[in-house]
Amino acid sequence: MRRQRDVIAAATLLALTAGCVAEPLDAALPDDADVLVVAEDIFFAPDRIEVPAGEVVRLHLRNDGGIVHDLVLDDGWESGDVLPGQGATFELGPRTTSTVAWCSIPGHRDAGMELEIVVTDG
Ligand SMILES: [Cu+2]
Repeated sequence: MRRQRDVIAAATLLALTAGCVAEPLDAALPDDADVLVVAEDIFFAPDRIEVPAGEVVRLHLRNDGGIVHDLVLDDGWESGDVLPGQGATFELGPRTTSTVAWCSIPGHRDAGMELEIVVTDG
């Protein structure tokens, strides 16, 4: 299983290195992350994630789109800009209440770039 993940990660890296951003969404999850969210133009996939109550979740935000995106929360948490073709892992939480995150690039939230964060019983 571990080996399979490494192969998938390597394939993804190759695809990114080749500048191939038109590939279909894949589920490759970096080793340092618990959950993958892909930013596209102009939506998040998935647009809903579940996180266990009271736990810090390592969220990997990968930008498969052609323009910059980010992710912010109303409590002031923000990812900072994630450039096209890039990704980064962020610590999210611990949370006790569900909420909605969004992309703060002007116009993106209005276009539907929201991510529902649903807190589940730990
Ligand atoms: Cu955006």
